[in-house]
Amino acid sequence: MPDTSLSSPHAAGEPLDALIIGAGFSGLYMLHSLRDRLGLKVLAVDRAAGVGGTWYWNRYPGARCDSESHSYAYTFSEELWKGWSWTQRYPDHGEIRRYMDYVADTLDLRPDIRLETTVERCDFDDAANLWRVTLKGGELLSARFLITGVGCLSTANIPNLPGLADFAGAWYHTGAWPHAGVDFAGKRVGQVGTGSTGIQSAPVIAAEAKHLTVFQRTANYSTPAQNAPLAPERKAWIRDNLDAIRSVMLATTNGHPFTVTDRSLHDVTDAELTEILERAWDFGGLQFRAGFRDVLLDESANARMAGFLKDKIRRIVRDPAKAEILATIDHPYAGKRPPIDSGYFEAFNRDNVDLVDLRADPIERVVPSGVRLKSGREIPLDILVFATGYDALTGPLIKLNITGTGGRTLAKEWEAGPRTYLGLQVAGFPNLFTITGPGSPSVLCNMPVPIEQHVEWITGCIAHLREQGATRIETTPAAMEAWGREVKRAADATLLSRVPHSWYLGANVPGKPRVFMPYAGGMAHYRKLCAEVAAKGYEGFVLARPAAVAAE
Ligand code: N01
Repeated sequence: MPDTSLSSPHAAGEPLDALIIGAGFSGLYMLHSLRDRLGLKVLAVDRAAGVGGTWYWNRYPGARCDSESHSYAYTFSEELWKGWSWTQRYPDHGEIRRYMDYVADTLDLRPDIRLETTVERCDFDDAANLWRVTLKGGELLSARFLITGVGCLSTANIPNLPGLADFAGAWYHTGAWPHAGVDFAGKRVGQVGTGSTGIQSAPVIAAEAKHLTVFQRTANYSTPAQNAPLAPERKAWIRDNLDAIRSVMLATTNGHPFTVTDRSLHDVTDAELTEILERAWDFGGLQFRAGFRDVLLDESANARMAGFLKDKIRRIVRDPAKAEILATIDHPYAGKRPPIDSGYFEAFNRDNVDLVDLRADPIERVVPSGVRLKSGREIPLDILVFATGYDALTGPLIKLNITGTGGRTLAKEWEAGPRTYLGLQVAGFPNLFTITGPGSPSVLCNMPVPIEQHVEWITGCIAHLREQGATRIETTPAAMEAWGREVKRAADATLLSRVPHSWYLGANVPGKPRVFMPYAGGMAHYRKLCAEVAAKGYEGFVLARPAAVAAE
């Protein structure tokens, strides 16, 4: 007889109603929502020794959020909102971890979180209608629902450089930074990678190290963060304006707390454009692109903005050779995730910072004393820093070794790229929900916004199942096919899908299929679609009651 219960109270040893993997932004809210709103028996597990998810690991020099602090927070509880005060415009990794600790303590989540607990595999037991989850060490947990909150950028992409094993110095990936920090004093450091992470870390490393060599494969745009402490009046305004801040975030494409102006780049003269962009530069942050609606829609419009940014680099960087390498950018502005920085281009004016253009002279191999380039040039190094990003979106999910009905594995199902319905479910994997999974807006947004939306949708869905007396929900291949077409349509309507070396497409990981993974149709639009699906009785999903499950 299959176990089909979904109710409280629970005797010890009974299966959980829900097992959540991850104790970051997603896992903490999912735990609170299912436990405290629905009264379910829930456990969250995380391999880390503390809560915080991605931020538990990301402690590299300069690690700081590029969403503004007042938007990088939960908005579901006024009490939580008012009880916390950010200190800076952009919080650093330490402050974000303190915020996550504050949330875990305020909501009394810790009794239902198991840390230092690594999931090795997840198998769906069809007869019992339960997920069986094997932990490192062999312990087995069972749960009706399995919910992943494993982050989109949590599986490190470490370049497979020949000779790395023989490197006599130390090497680190920015996403798994030693908690004790790294002492760069007196050291010759090489940093590979110039994405959002590398652009944050390079100036900080340059200020500490004897010498820094930045290895650049793809030149990148960056605009200044203009980070600063928050003034008391600003803090008070944030505390008292949750509703106003949230309503802007809910209405925008990317979940940020600013609105994009309804003006085309073609509507302004060169002089007007320069004036608008100079002001935006001084204001700082991701809002730089908010002055125009067609930055990501129209190549020639984008080129005008890109031209301004390339000129800025040439003006900031005094060495013309370095400036040329940094300003020779081959993709539209914001076609890859636009970084924001604190003194990135300025760092190349320091005497102790060099730049290597890997397009002109690639790394041939790592040698014990440093790095050898194809030209034969050797660069002596004591420390190598890989700011080389992540196996984004699919990597953390595939790593969980998930097997659904009929022995199908997620790894095999996604061999040609991820297929999901709404980024929330995969056919053949009943009762598995993927918070901010591929096919949802996720990484194109200020992350807490899509996380809250997914958590609330999943909570509503499970409440609906309970009302219906159903214990199983699974999407269909047809719903996934239709959604896959919509994900592609939305990406192709922008310049995002035209950047061949973007991690949105999986292009940064050798051998990964080239499929545009996040949903580019806009967060507000996506929220509406998800609400409609729920209102239509969870269209695109099949719900089953205990009898039907038992008869299968
Ligand atoms: O990673 P990336 P990231 N040899 O993939 C290069 C978020 N984030 O960690 O462009 C040489 O963007 C690679 O080159 P290319 C944010 O969403 C948020 O910087 O692939 N180089 C690129 O230059 C961001 O987008 C915050 O040609 C190699 C770099 O390494 C995402 O995380 C802060 C290479 C990787 O850039 C990822 O950013 C930081 C190789 N074999 C990050 N492999 C917040 O503030 C890769 N590269 C919230």
